[in-house]
Amino acid sequence: MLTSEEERGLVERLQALPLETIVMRGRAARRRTAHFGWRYGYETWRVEPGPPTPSFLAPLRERAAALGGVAPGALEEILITEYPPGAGIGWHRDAPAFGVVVGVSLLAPCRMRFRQRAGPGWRSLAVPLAPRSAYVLAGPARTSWQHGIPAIPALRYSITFRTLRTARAGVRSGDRRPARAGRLDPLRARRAPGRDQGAS
Ligand SMILES: O=C(O)CCC(=O)C(=O)O
Repeated sequence: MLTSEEERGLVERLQALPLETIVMRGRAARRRTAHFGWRYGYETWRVEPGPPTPSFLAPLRERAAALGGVAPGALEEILITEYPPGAGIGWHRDAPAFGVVVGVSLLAPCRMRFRQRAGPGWRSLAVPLAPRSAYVLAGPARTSWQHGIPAIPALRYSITFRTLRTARAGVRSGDRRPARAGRLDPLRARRAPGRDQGAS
C-alpha cells in the first residue's frame, strides 16, 4: 500500500499529532489515539463531531477509499492509534455507528485475530498485518466477527478510516465496549492476550 519513504513521512506527521491516552471504565489504556471527522467517546460510547481531517491524510484516504470500494468523502472518520511496545487491543467489534473500516498498518508487524461464536465456544483465525499494508473490514468480518490485536513488541501505528452508518451527532453506540472474554468463555479468557483492553 505504501513505500518505506511514505511510511516514514506519515509516521513523522502522526508523531506530531496531539495523541490522547484512552480511558475506558476508568482505566488508562496503553495505546493513544487521535480522531478526525468524528470522535468516539470510549467512556460515553457516543459518536460526536470531531476536528477536521488534516490535509496530509487526504491522499491516503483516497487510496483507502479505492480499496474499500467507497467514495473518499464517505470515509468520514479517521482514527489514528499509536501502540507503544507491549500494547495491543482486546476483542471488540467497532461501534455500530460505523460501517466499512479500512485500516493501514505502519511500523511493527502484528497479527489481527478474529473470532466468532460457534456453539459453546469460538471459531477463530489470525491474519498477519505487514508494515505498510492495508485491510478492509466489511460484511460479516465487520459485523459478526470480533477482532483484536495481541500485544506488539515494538512501536506500531494504525490509521483506520471508517464510514458512518448514521450521520447524526451524539449517536449512542454501545458495541465498541470490549468483549468480556472472561464472562463468555473462561478457558479462552485465560489464554487471550488481547483481553485486557483497559491495559492495552
Ligand atoms: O490497529 C488496528 O489496525 C485496529 C484498530 C482497531 O481495531 C480499533 O481501533 O477498533
